[in-house]
Amino acid sequence: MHPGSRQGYVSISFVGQGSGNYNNSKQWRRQSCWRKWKQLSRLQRSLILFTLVLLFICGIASYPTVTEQFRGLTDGEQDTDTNSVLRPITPHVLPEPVKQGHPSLPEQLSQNRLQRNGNTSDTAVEDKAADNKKKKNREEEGFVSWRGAVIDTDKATESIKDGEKEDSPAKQEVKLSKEPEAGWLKAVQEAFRHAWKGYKDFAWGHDELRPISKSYNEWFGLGLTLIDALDTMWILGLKEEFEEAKAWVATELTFNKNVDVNLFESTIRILGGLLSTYHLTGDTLFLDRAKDIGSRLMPAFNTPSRIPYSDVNIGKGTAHPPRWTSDSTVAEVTSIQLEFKELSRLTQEPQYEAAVAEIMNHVHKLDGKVDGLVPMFINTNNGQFTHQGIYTLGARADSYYEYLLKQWIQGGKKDNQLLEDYLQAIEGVKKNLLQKSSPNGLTFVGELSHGQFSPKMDHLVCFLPGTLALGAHNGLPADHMDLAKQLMETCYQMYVQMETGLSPEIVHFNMHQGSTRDIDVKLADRHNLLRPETVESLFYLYRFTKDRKYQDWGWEILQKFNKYTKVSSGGYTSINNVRDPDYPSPRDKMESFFLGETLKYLYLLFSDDPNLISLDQYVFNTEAHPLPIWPSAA
Ligand code: DMJ
Repeated sequence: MHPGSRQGYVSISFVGQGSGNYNNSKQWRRQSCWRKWKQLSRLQRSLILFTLVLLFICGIASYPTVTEQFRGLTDGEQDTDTNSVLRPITPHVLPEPVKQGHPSLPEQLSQNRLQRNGNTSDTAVEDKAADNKKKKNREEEGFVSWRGAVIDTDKATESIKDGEKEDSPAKQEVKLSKEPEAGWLKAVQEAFRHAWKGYKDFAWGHDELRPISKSYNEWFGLGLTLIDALDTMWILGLKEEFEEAKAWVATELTFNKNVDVNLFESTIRILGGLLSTYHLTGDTLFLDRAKDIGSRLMPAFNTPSRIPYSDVNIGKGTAHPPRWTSDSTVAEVTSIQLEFKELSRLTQEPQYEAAVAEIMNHVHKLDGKVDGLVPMFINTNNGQFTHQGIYTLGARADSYYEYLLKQWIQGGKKDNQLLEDYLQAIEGVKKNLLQKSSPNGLTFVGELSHGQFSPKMDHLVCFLPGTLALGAHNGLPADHMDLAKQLMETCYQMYVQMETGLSPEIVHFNMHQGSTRDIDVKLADRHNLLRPETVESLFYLYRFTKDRKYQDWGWEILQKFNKYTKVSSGGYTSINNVRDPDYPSPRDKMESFFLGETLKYLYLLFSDDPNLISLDQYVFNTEAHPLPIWPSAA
């Protein structure tokens, strides 16, 4: 049975009537339609006419929306399932989607549309939209060069060769990109509020938000995100949010709990966060809590070598290494010094500083370094480096280098041992780890693996441009600033060269002549955890150079976070695949450092007030908590 012949249905059929050939089919169709039309009742005809007129009027009225949606279709379509992905409706060949949800709720879809035009809700930012729209159009016509400038495709080869020229497209892009500061600051506040909403609604008082499943992770059970975010709220001027978090600290937070915590993580996030909030607010509530957690962490230092264990039970007062080893991580034991030293200064109790200074003195004398570069592990029994052979500025070693410089600054640039170790290490980086990629000559920091150079660079290494710039600002060699600028460019390229505009966790640089692209990403390294290191360095570079391009780069990154990681019901999620803009695949976790660091550094980057956490008065710990440079030292 032809579906159209069912009783009660009106069917107008154009095919299969059999009597006409191709030549007279038009005429036949006209007659057939007319015959069918005449067979309809007056009511049926009126209904059809009414519907057609209505459709016509609606079509005219919604014309701009319709066209807009057509443009939007290439980016994705919202699924009715609230936890579903932005699925492309263009016929792309895609990997099978993982069905665990995605930030593609209605708000996200409209957000994506707005952001495609560089837009958010406030008027000041809308001004930016016009420029970004133009830029987007230019991107569609040409492509983004390795310098981040948009280059006319026809002139690409010439432009890349001339990349350093004053009148190159890259330079012009920088000069043209002065933006209203207020709109960008407001955009960061909005991002924070959105993240905070998710945390408040689904994870209040817990460690980490799981924004897709609208639940939480417990790591230490100490309200990690809330504490990590305290000083960010203060700096961003989010008074209401700050007060509700403070009330939780006053009434709910207790460290008298039978839980194992990681010494390093709880020092940089909790102790660091409480100390900096105390300094910013002057409220002794935070100092009291800092003393409490600081004293509870001390059992970690009771080891044969005085190199602390990784884990402490803050309720029982016991400490231990991980189950499978008696080693600790070098970065972890050498990146708790700023916080414990400050605790001693504030409490006038020397044991905190003594414990962490002893580690630095010990590591200073240890054998096993290569030109000032340290291995990744150290044994808590004999105090020796272990698993020697890999030298990296990435995971497990990174903040050792950062804290050499920052301890020197914190103490008033008096401790020559710290300075010597830092300067030697930077020379070690230059000699052993620095290379240029092919074809575009990006300067990058690789790794030394059992005597062999490996062109692998963690996103974590992107703290280095900022640290180098901070050193140069404090009187260290000017070539540190040159290197900082080169590495900053590379870290930015780790974002713009990805399809989502977000950096993966780890990249590999090509060094062979004839390579067609500078950066490769292995399948397992394609995730983005909302990490701060690149925007952190952008903040330092902008503070010291005032070059607006660093703000522009930060703005681009914020927009990409909003586009690919924002979850409409609240919060942001880390993602699995920065190379698939159609399906970045959410990991359902918002790390506490997104609020503690990433958004804070973005806000400070967009601020033109050098006194908003002056870098001559404060030194940031490795979790972005500002601690004072000691007054006697100034
Ligand atoms: C943070 O906890 C700190 O910045 C640490 O130094 C490195 N890892 C995360 C952010 O990536």
